Amino acid sequence: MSRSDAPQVALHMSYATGAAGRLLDDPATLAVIGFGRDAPLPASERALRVGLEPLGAAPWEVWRGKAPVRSGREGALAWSTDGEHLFFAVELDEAAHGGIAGATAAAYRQLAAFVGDSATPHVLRLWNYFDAINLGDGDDERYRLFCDGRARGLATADWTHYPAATAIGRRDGVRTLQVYGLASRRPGRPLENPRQVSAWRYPRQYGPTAPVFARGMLEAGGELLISGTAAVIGHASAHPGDLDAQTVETLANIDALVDGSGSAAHGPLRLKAYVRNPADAGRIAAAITPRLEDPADLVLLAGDICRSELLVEVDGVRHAA
Ligand code: 3EB
Repeated sequence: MSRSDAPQVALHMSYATGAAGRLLDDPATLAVIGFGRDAPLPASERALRVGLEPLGAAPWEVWRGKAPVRSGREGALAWSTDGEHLFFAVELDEAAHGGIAGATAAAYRQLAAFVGDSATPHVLRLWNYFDAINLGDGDDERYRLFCDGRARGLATADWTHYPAATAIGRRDGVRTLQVYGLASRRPGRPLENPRQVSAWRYPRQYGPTAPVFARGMLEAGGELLISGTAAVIGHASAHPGDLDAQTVETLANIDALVDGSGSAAHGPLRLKAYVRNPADAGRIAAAITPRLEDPADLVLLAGDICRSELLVEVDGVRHAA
């Protein structure tokens, strides 16, 4: 069962164990996300399996709002909402859209149109997962093609600012793009990191189309949504090849984001670490766990980071107090 604290705010993420069906029985559950090919998830608009293999414990990522949550599907998009927040997930076959760039453009067009027409038009947070993110040379690298598609898909969206985001490579050989996210009736406050160049201002060397995301989002109810964070200082990758130094730098980046958020909240951090080399999981966990109230607030997943020299990336939430 969930070992989480009782939700104090309208949007709440926790890690939970036990039967996913029980979590979905809760009428306040917006979404249950399971990691790994074999995650035993019932078919539901509110359930999503992401093919990133867990390295160790594999709890469910549970997003809760206020009961009652309604849900449905529109084309390739599954949604659920409590009227205040919207969870949505789009899964598109790359080949059906001419490759990763086309699939990304189509996914973003669909989600932007759906969210824009909803009562919850402010996109707070997006997660992007697809196979083989570092495959391809130079500007043909699949991450760069994804960035092209994302910018194209958003060209007609009237978003006032970019959402927080994560983009990570799966290694399951399944060429299906998965994008899931959260939107809100009320706008959040996007955050940048004083130690980092804003991603949309990255120079040309990282690709023809800059990634468009905010470093974090302070949601109106006080939840701090932390984007995928790696050892990027300015725009450069720091400590190439040095796992421990990258982990320390990543945590320093998260500290700077949290410190600069202006949030009075002092609730727990809940994190996911994406690990390029599975053998590094123990060292990464040892560095991160002392920052947490509970070691179970860290989930380790095998995943590839968008620059091949980066060995670890961390995202998550800091709860309102
Ligand atoms: C970085 O700082 C690391 O393309 O959506 C982190 C979070 C990263 C989101 C994205 C990429 C994205 O640039 C990579």
